[in-house]
Formats: sequence, structure tokens, C-alpha cells
Amino acid sequence: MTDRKKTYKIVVVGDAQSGKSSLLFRFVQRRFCTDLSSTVLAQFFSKTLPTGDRVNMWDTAGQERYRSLLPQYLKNIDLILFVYDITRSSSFKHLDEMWIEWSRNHATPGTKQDIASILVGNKTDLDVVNQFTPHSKRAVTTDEGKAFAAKVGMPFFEISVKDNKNIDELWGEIANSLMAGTQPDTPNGNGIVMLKDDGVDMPPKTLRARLTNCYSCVLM
Ligand SMILES: Nc1nc2c(ncn2[C@@H]2O[C@H](COP(=O)(O)OP(=O)(O)OP(=O)(O)O)[C@@H](O)[C@H]2O)c(=O)[nH]1
Ligand SMILES: [Mg+2]
Repeated sequence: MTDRKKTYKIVVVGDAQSGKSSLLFRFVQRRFCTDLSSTVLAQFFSKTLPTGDRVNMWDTAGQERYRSLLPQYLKNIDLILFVYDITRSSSFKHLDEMWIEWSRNHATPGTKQDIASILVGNKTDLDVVNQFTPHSKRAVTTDEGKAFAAKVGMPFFEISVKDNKNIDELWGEIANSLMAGTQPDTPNGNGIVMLKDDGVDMPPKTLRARLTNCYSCVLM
């Protein structure tokens, strides 16, 4: 046994405007950021688990124009978050029609044999009916989300990044999933994630210069 810390890598994919960057901001900075611009290519976030293990998170651009450049961010990953917006059915359909298969075609596993996946429906705060909004903006029901999650074999969370709803629960699932079954003394599980020519595990200086932002935090 060794007490060397591990480094996990996760990637977040889904349609533009579904709230991927907002979610990672919420994880790392514990706040809802209202003035985010649409992500250009990818952004890097990092957060440390209570065990001291690090979770490096790549937030990818949902806009189609960047798609051909994204596969490099899917190398050596441990977990993928598939995010859709519950108020836009197209963002839900595109997971089924495109994002999941596209990710499986390009992803390669990191510290573990299998890549875990979690389905996330965001913006539940818009599912309200009151005197100002007589109709809910929800376009994808919870049951549809659950049924799809069952079909593709993923845990499912409906969240509101804005209202901080289910965010800790989602982070808990991510942490559990990453820590489950890790072999501390195997070559792939010894806590050292090597930079590889064909992949991106940490933002190297050249790449960092091209990224719009890099965020890091050591809070759980
Ligand atoms: N009401 C509401 N709006 C949200 C929520 N999460 C994100 N948004 C808003 O949705 C818009 C898109 O959020 P982003 O986080 O930039 O979306 P993205 O998926 O990163 O988009 P791309 O970078 O273009 O792929 C922004 O205006 C956010 O403020 C939420 O939980 N509720
Ligand atoms: Mg973004």
C-alpha cells in the first residue's frame, strides 16, 4: 500500500447552454456565476477530495464548431458527466442521438478500467408555476430522464446550479464513483497520472495559454 494521492480526470459534455461551466463553477467556487460566456474549446477546473485525491475536470464547449477539437480532452478519463437542460428537449435528445455515442467513440479510460458516466438534467429552478410564470418551462419530465438513465445504465440527477439544488448529492456520487474499486498499487491506480502525447491530463503550459480560464480550489 502507498499513501500517494491519486489524480482523477473527469469531463463534462452536452449541448451549448445546458449549464456545464456553471456546474463546474458551482463545484469549485460554490456560487452561481451569471456572467459566463459560452466556452471556447475547453476550460480546466480542479478540486480536491477529502482524501486528498485530486479531481481534474475538463469543461468542454457545447458549440458544434469546436467538436472536432474535443476528442483530445476525452483521453485517460475516469468519468463523464452528460448534462442537458430540462427546459430544452433538444439538449436531451442530442445526448441520445449524438453525445453519448460520440464520447464512447473517443474516450479512453484513465486510472480505472471502466469510464463511469452520470446523467444530469439541469435548471430545475425553471420548473415553477406562479403568478408571474403561469406555465412551467420544463420540457423534459423527470420520468423521461429516469427512463433514459435506466436505458443507458447511468445514475441520474436533476439539479439546479442556480439554486444549488442536488449539487452536493451529485458531487458525492462523483466522489464515490471515482473512489470505488480503485486499485492503489496497480500501475494505473498509483496516483500518478502521466501526461501523454495523445491526451490531456493536466493543462500543459501551451494548452493553458489557449484556454480561456483555469480554476482551482481545494475545498470539498
Ligand atoms: N435558470 C438557470 N440558468 C442556468 C442554470 N445553470 C446555468 N444557467 C444559465 O444557462 C446559461 C448557459 O450556462 P453555461 O454554464 O455557460 O452553459 P454551457 O453548457 O457551459 O454552455 P457552452 O459553454 O456554450 O457549452 C447561462 O446563462 C447560465 O447562467 C440553472 O441551474 N438555472
Ligand atoms: Mg461552457
